[in-house]
Amino acid sequence: MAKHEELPIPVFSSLEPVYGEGSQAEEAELRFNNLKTKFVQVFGHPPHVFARAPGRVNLIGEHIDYEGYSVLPMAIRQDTIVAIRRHHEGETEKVLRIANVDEKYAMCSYPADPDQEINLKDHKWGHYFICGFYKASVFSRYKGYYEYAKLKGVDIGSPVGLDVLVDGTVPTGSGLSSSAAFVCASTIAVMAAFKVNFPKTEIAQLTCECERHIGTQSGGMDQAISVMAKSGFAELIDFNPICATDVQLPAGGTFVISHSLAESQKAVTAATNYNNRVVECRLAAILLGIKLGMKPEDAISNVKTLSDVEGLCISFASNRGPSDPVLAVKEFLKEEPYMAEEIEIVIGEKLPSVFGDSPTSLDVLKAAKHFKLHQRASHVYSEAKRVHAFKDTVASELSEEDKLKKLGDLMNESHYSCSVLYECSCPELEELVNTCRELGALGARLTGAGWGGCAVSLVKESIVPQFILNLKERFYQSRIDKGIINKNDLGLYVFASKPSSGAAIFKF
Ligand code: NG1
Repeated sequence: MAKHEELPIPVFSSLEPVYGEGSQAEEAELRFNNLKTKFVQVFGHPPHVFARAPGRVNLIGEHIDYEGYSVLPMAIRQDTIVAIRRHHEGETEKVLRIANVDEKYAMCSYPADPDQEINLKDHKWGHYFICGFYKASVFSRYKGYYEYAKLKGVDIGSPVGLDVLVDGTVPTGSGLSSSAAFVCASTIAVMAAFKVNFPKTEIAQLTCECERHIGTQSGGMDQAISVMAKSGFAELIDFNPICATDVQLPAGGTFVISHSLAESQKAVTAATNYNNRVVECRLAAILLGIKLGMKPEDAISNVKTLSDVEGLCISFASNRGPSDPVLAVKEFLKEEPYMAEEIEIVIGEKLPSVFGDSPTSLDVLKAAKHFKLHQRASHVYSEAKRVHAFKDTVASELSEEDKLKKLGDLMNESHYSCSVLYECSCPELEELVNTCRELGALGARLTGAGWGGCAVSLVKESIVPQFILNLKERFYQSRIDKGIINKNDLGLYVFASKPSSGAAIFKF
């Protein structure tokens, strides 16, 4: 039997397999009906097909996916739904019209040419759709032609117009991956409009590449979990090749997600935050490779991530005791920040020439004062170990009580590492994480890219309602009083979440 991640995106004719029954299903039904009505109002025709993809919360494994290491997220129930209609060949207007049920997002129009260039400097919400569209249509044309065209007579060669209406419930800038939910739902909707479908692993890979068009050098975690999630399970996601392993979380614990109310503007701050860390990790890896015996020119051309030199670090460490790559970091990378010139002397090349093929990395070099290589590499190697410790704890023979305690400890250690070594926290997140712990969370940490966004806390099932009440009182009340948020919106900012299901296509 094929592994679930090798199957195509499921196609359903009712909402129940994804949204279940009860209040969640009723809410979903309202959203879908509203989407259909709005679609007809805006475009004058009903949509052909719908696609949905969820946001996610990462339980552990932060800022290590782009370094090639496994991560452990779960999908949440908040998602993006995309309704789409493909124009007929005869329709003259070759245009993509992308509208949103939320009126704060104005309708965007683009020419229906998949080869168009995106102006990254001009951040528009519709760009996320275009990234999906661009890749999906090129990919669909190629794969669709070879694998499906003969079979089904599909011809998607010449560009056609599309009408698209989006409804998203994943809060933006929250570290819950609203962008991946949007890109995945858009890509899958475009494919469904072209009447093609592919294995989930291929779509996870493709959507990750799509999102890089926006300008962040992201890893593949968000798209992988959005596409491959299974209801009731968190997933251990491995990369190269992408693969998902179900992780059944202990029954007595619940994950509570809470927003720090600081918005993380990942695309806008990429040069100093997200992409900066990707560049620092690459520099740390190159330097480690050289210190551990590689020729500088080989290290520059072959070492892309810290996982590429992990083997060398482990061989070094195992001659000295525990085979922990952090030992090599301690030995070979100084704690003080590196200036660009110091690194250039060791590697024998100017940094702009090392990163010459990546405009977004050159932006990082321009913006950086110095590079904290010791700290970044220590975070990545230690966080990679914590992911496996988390999974092993879940599968261990420990009592449920001890398991939950150990998982909480690992989450706390992860937060410390993100905050102190990787410096991707912010004052609001620090206050929130500390408050969650004071209110009884077994563990609490920032989740997602950081620099704002959400925290995730592991809380004993029995105290969840009281925990949420107390958190509202302690963290949110003063912000309501100051008018930062509206009391009626609190449910958007703090909620408990069970692992929900992955992307799906609906044809009614
Ligand atoms: P957010 O910003 O939380 O969606 C980002 C990256 C992930 C991963 C995390 C940090 C994108 C789309 N996602 O997540 O791949 O690197 O940061 O662990 O950039």
